[in-house]
Amino acid sequence: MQRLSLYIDRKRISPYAMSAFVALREKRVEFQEVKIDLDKGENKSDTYLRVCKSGKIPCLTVDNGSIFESMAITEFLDELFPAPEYPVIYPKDIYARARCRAAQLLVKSDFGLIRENMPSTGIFQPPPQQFIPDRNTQAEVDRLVRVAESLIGDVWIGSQWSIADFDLGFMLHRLISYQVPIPEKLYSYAMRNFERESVHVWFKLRELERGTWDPSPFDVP
Ligand SMILES: N[C@@H](CCC(=O)N[C@@H](CS)C(=O)NCC(=O)O)C(=O)O
Repeated sequence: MQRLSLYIDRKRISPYAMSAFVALREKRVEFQEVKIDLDKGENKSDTYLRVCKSGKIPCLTVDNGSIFESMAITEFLDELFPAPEYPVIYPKDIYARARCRAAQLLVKSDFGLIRENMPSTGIFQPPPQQFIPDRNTQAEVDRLVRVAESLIGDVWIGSQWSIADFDLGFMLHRLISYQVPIPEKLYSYAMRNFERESVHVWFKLRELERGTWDPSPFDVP
């Protein structure tokens, strides 16, 4: 078995790091976590840049090699730990797989106004105020809703859960956390994703580690 280390943000608010973490947990493989303090710019240190040339988290090291970009990591994990020995995290069916890739590519690179106005911090600690979208942000919300409704089948994007469901669900959770209305079907879908044990573990670890962080306004309960 390979020696795996996942580099994540110390405060566990990165959806990209969380996606790689969830993928590893769903595969039920052993891995070590290495926390990078983004507030202190540790991702720009020579030590980290030696490991991860992109200078971002997440980064996965496997024995002596390293892989950056969350989607490259999750696709790699599905190939390194294939079915039937390991649970799948992408559908086998190529049409469903293409829909998963479309979902991941969109939520990781698009919807910039949603990400800017409804940061992921709001998912881990509910924001004090509702966000009322301006015209341009509302246009993105409408596009996200349209895309999500077209990608999701009865329960998931494919016939079973995939890591793309987590990524799409996370993006929808931004809207839920900031009280931006979305259709009931998408609300239930987003909630269903966060019921997974792999997701719970991330929240649980975050809660346990909170006490070790330097105080900041965001961390005040
Ligand atoms: N496209 C990348 C995005 C990763 C990313 O932007 N990570 C952020 C944390 S959410 C980061 O490392 N920021 C530090 C920086 O840009 O200096 C992926 O999917 O892995």
